[in-house]
Amino acid sequence: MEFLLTEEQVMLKDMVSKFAKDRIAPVASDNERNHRYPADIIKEAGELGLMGIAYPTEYGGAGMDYISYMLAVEEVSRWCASTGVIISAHSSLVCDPIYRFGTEQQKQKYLPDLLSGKKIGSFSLTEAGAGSDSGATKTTAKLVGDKWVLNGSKLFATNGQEAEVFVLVASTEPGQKTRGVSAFIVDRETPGYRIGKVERKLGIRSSSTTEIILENCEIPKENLLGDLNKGFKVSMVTLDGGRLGIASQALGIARASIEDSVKYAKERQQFDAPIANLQAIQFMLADMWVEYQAAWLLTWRASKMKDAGIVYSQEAAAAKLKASEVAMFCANKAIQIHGGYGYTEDFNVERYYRDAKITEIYEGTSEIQRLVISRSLLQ
Ligand code: COS
Repeated sequence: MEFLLTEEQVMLKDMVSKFAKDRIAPVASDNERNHRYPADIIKEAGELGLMGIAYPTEYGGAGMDYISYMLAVEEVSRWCASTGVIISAHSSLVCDPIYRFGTEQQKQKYLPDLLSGKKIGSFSLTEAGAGSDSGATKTTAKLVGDKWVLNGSKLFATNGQEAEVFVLVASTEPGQKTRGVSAFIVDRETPGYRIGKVERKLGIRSSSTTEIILENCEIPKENLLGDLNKGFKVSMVTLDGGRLGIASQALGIARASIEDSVKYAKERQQFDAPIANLQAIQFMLADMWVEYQAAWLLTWRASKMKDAGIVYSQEAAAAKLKASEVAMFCANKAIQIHGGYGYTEDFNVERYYRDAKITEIYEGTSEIQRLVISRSLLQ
């Protein structure tokens, strides 16, 4: 696909690929299986500019485009999907809304530390009763004097344990659902703010997923992000970009499944020959490759539209839907090709399978992506 990329994008891809092979690959499985956050790797990623790829240099970003971001998340996720989502949630869900909706003062205050990776960001939309129906937010924000007072709890916050800056959504006009929520920036040290349950998950275990509890948490009036009662749109626009990050993560998992399967099929001997000689294996590999290519092109197309400033919600949903289903398909076939060994921790494909599943769920389930796509078709 390199003919679709600029010279600068190819250079970035090569640089991230080398970093991921040298630094991430050797520790990825051990970290993931032991629920260990890759702090050193994230620090290095920050030094390489990977925590702020698609944001202007004036705020400390790398000044590149969203295609470059897509390529970087895929390269990282090829070796470690946990590291991929740490970068993606930080960039797409925190840096992006602050850059897009923040006041100049908010950008100056938060972006330099976030884009350089000195501080990690986390985004909280979901609640116990507000998952796919994200407008059903029960957490409240009330203006008292010159402070917003937040009360409630949020769920499934990626990077919740490590983050120092949180973007979250709370109801400012209870009963108004999507037209009565607003977005806020909250600093970790704010009194009344604490991390609740830390989830034990099927996969992506190197990235933390936490509950966030807000008890009379007072933040300055100026920490409202975007306009009052327009927080639902802030989240939807943010999730459009986030879905490209998850599509890219899923592409990385799919590619890992293909590359590991090709290697194994050439090495594994059965019936006095490598299993790669068997048409059953060859056809599985062919199907995996075709699906990956299709998902890559959809993700590239939606990223290109984002870079061009064209509305791309439907295309982002399509990219995320396809790439996540392709990641599951490829990881499933990879285990099949590896046979009994694929089901063990001696090979990485069991990790790919566990990691792939979440891409069909977070930042909008596959059903929500189908809803977004069909609504666009029918409007
Ligand atoms: N960009 C900009 N605005 C958008 C938008 C988008 N992608 N999607 C919706 N909106 C706007 C609508 O235009 C509407 O605006 P008005 O109030 O001016 O009419 C408003 O947001 C409400 O939209 P809608 O009526 O479509 O809201 P619904 O409650 O029907 O919800 C879905 C729409 C289901 C698509 C939305 O809730 C969703 O994406 N849910 C999944 C959330 C999710 O991904 N959660 C995982 C979080 S992981 S961090």
